[in-house]
Amino acid sequence: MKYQFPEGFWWGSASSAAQMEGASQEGGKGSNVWDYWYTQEPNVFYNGVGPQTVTDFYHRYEEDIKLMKEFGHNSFRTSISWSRLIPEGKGEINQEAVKFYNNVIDQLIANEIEPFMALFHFDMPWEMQKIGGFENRDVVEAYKDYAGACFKLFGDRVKYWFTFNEPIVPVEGGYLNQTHYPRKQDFKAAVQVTYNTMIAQAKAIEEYKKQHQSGKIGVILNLSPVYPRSDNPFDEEAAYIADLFHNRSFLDPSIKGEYPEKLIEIIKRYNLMPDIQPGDKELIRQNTIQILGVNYYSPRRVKAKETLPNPYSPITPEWFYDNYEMPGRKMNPYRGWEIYEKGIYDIMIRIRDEYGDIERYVSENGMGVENEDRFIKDGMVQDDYRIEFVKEHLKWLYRSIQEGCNVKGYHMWTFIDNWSWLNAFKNRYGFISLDLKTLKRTPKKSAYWFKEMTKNNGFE
Ligand code: BGP
Repeated sequence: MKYQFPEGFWWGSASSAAQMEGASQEGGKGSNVWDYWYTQEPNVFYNGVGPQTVTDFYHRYEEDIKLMKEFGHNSFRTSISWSRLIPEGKGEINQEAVKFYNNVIDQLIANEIEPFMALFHFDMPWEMQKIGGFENRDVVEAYKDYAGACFKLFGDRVKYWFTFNEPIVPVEGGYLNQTHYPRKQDFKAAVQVTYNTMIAQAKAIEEYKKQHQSGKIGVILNLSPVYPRSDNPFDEEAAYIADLFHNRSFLDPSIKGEYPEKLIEIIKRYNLMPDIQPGDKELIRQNTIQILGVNYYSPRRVKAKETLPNPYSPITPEWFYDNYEMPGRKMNPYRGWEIYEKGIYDIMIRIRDEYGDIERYVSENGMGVENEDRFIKDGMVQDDYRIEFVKEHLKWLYRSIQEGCNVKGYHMWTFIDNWSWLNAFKNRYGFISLDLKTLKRTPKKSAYWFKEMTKNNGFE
């Protein structure tokens, strides 16, 4: 095998509670921000499709987990829904949810599929958002209690925990560009939420250690290498700042236990400092992560600002750089994201060199494509483009491992075409296609490729 991965490599796919479970009003679940938003403005969602049913994993998990097994998974990454487990966000635990997650975890283990579990994947309970979400320190405490409950209930079997998936996304979406609730445009609130999310993480890790749990705990970050347009010092400075905001704002406190000085300096200069409580600094310093999930889809390319920002416009990270559309770059036209496979290698090497080579996994990487039905032949979506996408990324990942990177697994986004926030089912990402009317699952060509590849633990 030309690309032979290390023994014991974790292979599988990833999804999240809100995107796959469905049964959003069943089993005693409380509402989260997506359920709420959908009742307010269903038309904001692509084709008016909301989070109620999605892939119906809540009722079909047995069948789905068997399919995972059949298609080569030895691990699966998903999340627990906070509003399912604790409908009001704090207080009473929903026993139906405990039963559901116990069943899912037991079923995964019975099929020799290791559960990788995130505690939060964009789905703030509505009752918690009503009081300010992570702008409010009471919600940080509620999150810590929720995390503690999860460790107690499921920590005997779940050994890989993640505090958050892509914590920067609800910050950008919710407080800068209005694609997540609460749809504000307020950089100061964005900074406060970023900061409080890290406090919530540190408290969850502290709780995990207090309980003497035997697994590992970390965070999943969407890390995009930032490339400057040129080596002109102004472009390089722009890339440095974009990297500070988009990567290091979570990477540094999570792994190094402190914020980059330059980031603090900018935040201070623009009067954006969050409220900090006594003991916070030490809390973050003492409770760093043990494992890191890396979500990678595309790089970020930037250039120095061409015009000065309007000093009266609300401040955003884009005050400091312009995005750069490199001529000739390869695009995924459906999602509008650049495809640059080497980016995955560049991230892994950087973490090796600058972040102590922490144990890590690719926790998302994938290709969303519209109208995949047009590729059906012989009853199956012939998604050679997806096989190509995964393979090319795996080649670079393999190379990073050859060069010493501590990479232990790869989770493709996603298993069954799942629901995707505002885009609903517009772009399909799965190994398995989902018929939205009948909910029938049909493997795509890529599922068979993945099955064969994982059987060999590599490919030619
Ligand atoms: C990541 C999220 C996922 C998933 C994926 C694909 O940022 O963690 O939840 O949705 O991106 O993006 P999208 O669904 O927006 O096309």
